Amino acid sequence: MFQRNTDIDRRSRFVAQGRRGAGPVVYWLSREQRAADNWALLYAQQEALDREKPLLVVFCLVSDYPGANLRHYLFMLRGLAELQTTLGRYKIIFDILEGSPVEVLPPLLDRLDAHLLVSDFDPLRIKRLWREKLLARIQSPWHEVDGHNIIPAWQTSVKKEYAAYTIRPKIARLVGDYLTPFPPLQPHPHLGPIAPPPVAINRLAAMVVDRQVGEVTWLQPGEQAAGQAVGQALRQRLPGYAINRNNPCLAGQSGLSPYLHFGQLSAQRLALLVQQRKEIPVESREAFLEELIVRRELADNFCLYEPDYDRFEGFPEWAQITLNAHRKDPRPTLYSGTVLEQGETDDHLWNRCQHDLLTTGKLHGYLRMYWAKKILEWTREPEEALALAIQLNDRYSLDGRDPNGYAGIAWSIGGVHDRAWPERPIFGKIRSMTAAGCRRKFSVETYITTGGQP
Ligand code: FAD
Ligand code: FO1
Repeated sequence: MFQRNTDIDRRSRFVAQGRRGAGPVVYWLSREQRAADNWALLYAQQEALDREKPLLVVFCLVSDYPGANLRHYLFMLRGLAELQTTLGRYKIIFDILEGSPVEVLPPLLDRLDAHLLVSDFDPLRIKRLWREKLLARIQSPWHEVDGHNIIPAWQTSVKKEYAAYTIRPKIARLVGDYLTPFPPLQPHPHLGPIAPPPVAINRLAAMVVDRQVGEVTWLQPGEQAAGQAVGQALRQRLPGYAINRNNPCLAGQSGLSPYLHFGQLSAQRLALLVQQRKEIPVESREAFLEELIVRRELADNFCLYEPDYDRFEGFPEWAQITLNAHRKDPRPTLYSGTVLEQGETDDHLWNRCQHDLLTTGKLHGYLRMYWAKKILEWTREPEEALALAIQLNDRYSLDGRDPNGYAGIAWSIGGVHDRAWPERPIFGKIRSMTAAGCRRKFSVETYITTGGQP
């Protein structure tokens, strides 16, 4: 009898019951765009092996993914092309279907008489919408797997957490149990009558996507490149993480967020590697794992349990009260969206941040806070600041359109996961940040001249 691995099973949950068909297990891949260290793929394969079924992996490519443009599509599709080749070595067919999953998945599942649908967990609104609409249209049973968080988000907490200090003990209780080594993906023995698909990257030529924001060339996309970047981060960047991470002139952070965002790298794999790497001083290991696990899983918790994660109404009550009280405060300067987008304000530090975002698609983590908070100071009202910060971040940042971005911006402008600070004009009790504060942390002049180390 087939021996199931319960470490794989416990990361899944039911989305819908249904009749198991005679056809393949279909894994609808979206957030976890990798072959290695992917709990959802492992789960789909385990189901297929258990029932002796073929396994098909599909990605639904939409041309209007919110905030996305050529920069993101190229990074993603190059990664998916590599994934197609890698999965081929495991005799697993990977197809890219063009169109919304709501339109393309139901006929596929019907045509194949699918045995089971497996999907990635993702708390963002677009995914919820797809999920709701799909539910009404399919008959197959449907299971979802959280391959993004180390502990499935629904296990860590059943409610919106107030701050890092409230989620940290919940994570600490479970992390030892869930931070386990990955079982290997296996060459799939049950082959289906499905023709191999054409190469993924060709699809972009015919797609209508925003082509105004250019590709970045400093960072290679894909699982293999992610592995190399991890090696470099472990050797060169992370040993000094505790001391250097807040200095944008140094390569003091991992630089791995684009890979994590597109699921080309597993956070769990990264955490295991960092934990084992005793050459990295313990303070740096701990500081890094706090960001990678606690802050990152807190961001998913925020988007999972706060439907207004990108709106003023999603701010905590104290923050809404204080921002409302300061709504009419005179602003020293008001900048239009265009001036901000082009980085043409009178603040050279801010302009440099915006230019980094425009050209490299990555802004240093410390400066992201300054960048967002200044937008609050320079716009008419907090709703406008929030919308603009999200729009710019999603449009230009390689790692944008991510729970970390929505939580980070809500933290900066709306006090989410933060506390009240002494009251000031415009900000009220929201923590403010100044260029003088930045000067105490790093050489602002060097940063303005040379730009950041992404
Ligand atoms: P490292 O310091 O090396 O951290 C490693 C990983 O830990 C990151 O890749 C990320 O997955 C996670 N992490 C680190 N800091 C945070 C944090 N504060 N919250 C949640 N997870 C964290 N992150 C994004 O991934 N996408 C975004 O669009 C994004 N926008 C942000 C906007 C603002 C205004 C703020 C304040 C933060 C934003 N962040 C965002 C969070 C954080 O700044 C980035 O994750 C980090 O700078 C990415 O660079 P790195 O991988 O070198 O980070
Ligand atoms: N997911 C999809 O299922 N289909 C897409 O066409 C798609 C495009 C896309 C473009 C930019 C981007 O940043 C993400 C994109 N994603 C797409 C989603 C991605 O896979 C992640 O699930 C989320 O962004 C992370 O929560």
